[in-house]
Amino acid sequence: MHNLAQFDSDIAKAIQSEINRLEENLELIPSENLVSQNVLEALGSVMTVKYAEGYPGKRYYGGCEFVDQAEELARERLKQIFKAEHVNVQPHCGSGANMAVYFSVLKPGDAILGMDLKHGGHLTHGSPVNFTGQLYNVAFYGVDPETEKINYDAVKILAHQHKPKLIVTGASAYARDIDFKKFREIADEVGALLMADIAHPAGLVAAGLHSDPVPHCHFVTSTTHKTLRGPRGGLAMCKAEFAKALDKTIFPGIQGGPLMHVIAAKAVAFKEALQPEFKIYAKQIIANCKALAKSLQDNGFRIVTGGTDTHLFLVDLTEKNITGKEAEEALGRAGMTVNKNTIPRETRSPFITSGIRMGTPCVTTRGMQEKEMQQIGNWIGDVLKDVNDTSKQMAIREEIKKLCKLFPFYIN
Ligand code: DSN
Repeated sequence: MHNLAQFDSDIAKAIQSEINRLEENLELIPSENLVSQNVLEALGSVMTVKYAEGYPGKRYYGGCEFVDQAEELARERLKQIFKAEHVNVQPHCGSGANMAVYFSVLKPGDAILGMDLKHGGHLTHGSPVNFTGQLYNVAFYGVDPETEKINYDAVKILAHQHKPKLIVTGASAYARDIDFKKFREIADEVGALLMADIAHPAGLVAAGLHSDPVPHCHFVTSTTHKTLRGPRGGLAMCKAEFAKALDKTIFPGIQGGPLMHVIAAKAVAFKEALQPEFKIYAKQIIANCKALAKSLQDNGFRIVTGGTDTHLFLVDLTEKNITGKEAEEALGRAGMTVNKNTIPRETRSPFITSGIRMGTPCVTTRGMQEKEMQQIGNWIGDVLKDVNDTSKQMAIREEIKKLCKLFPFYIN
């Protein structure tokens, strides 16, 4: 940092400002997390230098003996966490991991069944604006209009009608556990393969606190930076019979040289996830999430599905007569970072929305607990009473700075 500050003060300043932003604000976006200094050290290491196209022991470049060690460790640890038959730690991101699965088993025009983005799915689960929507013949399942939870009977009917070659489970904005066993039964009935995208709850799955897709799914993909608390990146796992096809699709199919510094940092994060403390952390994420949702309910907000089993939930702002965009901006001014999000039965565009999505991985990493969640819920209630009251937002921002000082992370 010292040399960087001298050589490129602009970038050094931007990095320092980002550290300050993380320290002084409550980061409530559920897809983000704070990584350890150990993960950062591996990420900022010389392993970024190396070209290592191929896989450990079978590379297209010389000098790969040490990056091989890093990738082998990442693979072994990932296998140990999820008890997977085969893993690949090279995907640069979650979307790339999903693409790798699709390209391994589908041809353009094949039918897939995924969760609707508007109901909590992901762009890569078939959205028309994504390659999946353009390449494949997509049908969507959503949540039940009454319960706002996945209706497995409805999924089954759709699967029989559409006859997908691949069913995609997993979500980006769904607060409830997912019954992967039921999904597999449906997939088997229609002769489909099953993929679970666990980018969001991966850390909870690793800790045994969320249903485990690995025994039931042919493929499981994830990012590494959400509840799993690693560097930004992706991973893919599969049954042994698909190992060769998956590896070949990732390299040379869709990627070139793997990012070895990121793979080294993934290995560090996987080691962290194997420690007994990680289970305690994951348990607290869920306890905090339930406490935050309860505090918001006590403040008169409607939580989609009535609560949460995971690290996130959606708040329906319809009855409050404010949009997700207005709420996101007002909370941002008050020192709380959330994201606007569509809700089931959404009537507004994804740029405006009727809801916000929030979650507790970051605040839990900082050491906050239920007491703090109750207070945060009260602050959110105060801010959203009048999104134009900027003096109240400034006052709460000061309170939040005081709270954050009690839970430092990168600045001690
Ligand atoms: N963009 C991620 C999220 O925020 O959930 C999903 O990829």
